[in-house]
Amino acid sequence: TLPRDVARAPEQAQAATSEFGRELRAGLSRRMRSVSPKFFYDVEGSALFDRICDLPEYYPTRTELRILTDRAGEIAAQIGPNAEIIEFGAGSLTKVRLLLDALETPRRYVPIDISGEHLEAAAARLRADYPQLAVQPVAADYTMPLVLPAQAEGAGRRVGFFPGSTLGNFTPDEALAFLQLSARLLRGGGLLLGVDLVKDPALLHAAYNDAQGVTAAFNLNLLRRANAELQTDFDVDGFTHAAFYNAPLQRIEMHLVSRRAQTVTLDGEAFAFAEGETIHTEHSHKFTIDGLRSLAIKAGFTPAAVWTDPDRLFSVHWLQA
Ligand code: AVJ
Repeated sequence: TLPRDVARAPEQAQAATSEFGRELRAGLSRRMRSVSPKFFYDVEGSALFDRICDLPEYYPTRTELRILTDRAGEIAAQIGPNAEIIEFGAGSLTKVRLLLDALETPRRYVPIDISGEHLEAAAARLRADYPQLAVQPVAADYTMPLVLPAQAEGAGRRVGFFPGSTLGNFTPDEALAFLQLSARLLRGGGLLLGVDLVKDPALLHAAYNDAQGVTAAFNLNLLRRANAELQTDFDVDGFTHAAFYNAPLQRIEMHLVSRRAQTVTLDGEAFAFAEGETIHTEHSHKFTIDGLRSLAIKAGFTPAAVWTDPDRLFSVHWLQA
């Protein structure tokens, strides 16, 4: 409950804040304290993530863009004409342009993202550049069953687009559940899925522990957001960024580590941290090509093509539904 004097945030921002508050309280109450990485992306967090994408150590974004650019023709050939593109977690709508430019008369683009307002602004820019394309944003949680506008007659395949290895944020069970949902939603079409590949742990470590400390700022920003939106009293300098590769589980784990014994209050409830105790903030799972293929088959897809960069850092899969 916001103190009386705080200016009423718009409905949506308030709902997001209260969801953030509920999930943070629940997350801090668990023994292994954790909070979902979806809360990284406030305005500051999104700006920090954009900077991460340009870091020399963070290869995934530029590598995926290169694959989408170099193999656009082959990807378009798999998808076919008059396609409808459904993008899960559509950020700034830049990657999809590579796809739209390669496809033969794409008919419709349905970006799905939890935050509606920035989606609408990006969609308006896209409409201006692609006048033949029906752009219909949907503000929703794409991990839940989706109801989409019925396909227009003469429409081609329904194609899911899930780039960026965001699938890696899910646990294996969550990833399977999401892929099973997608296979049903995209029946008759397919899913174009970008995933980061298992590789030299030193490369993975560097990608989440950049020399400039941008990833550390991105991770710590979560505490700044909690202080700003939930009136918590995190001493941000009292926590440090930690990211390490858990090789058996094939994932980068990101945590915020308490430097010392300290107490944080949220809504009047105190949460004591021992020195070294952490808040788990993100899993970033890495995949092998065969591992992803068997997960896709288990979810009801038929893997039809895969493209990688020359150094096999990243992979883009075409999975027929
Ligand atoms: C946007 C979830 C794919 O897991 O690599 C980047 C987020 N976290 N640096 C990732 C992230 C730390 C990124 N994803």
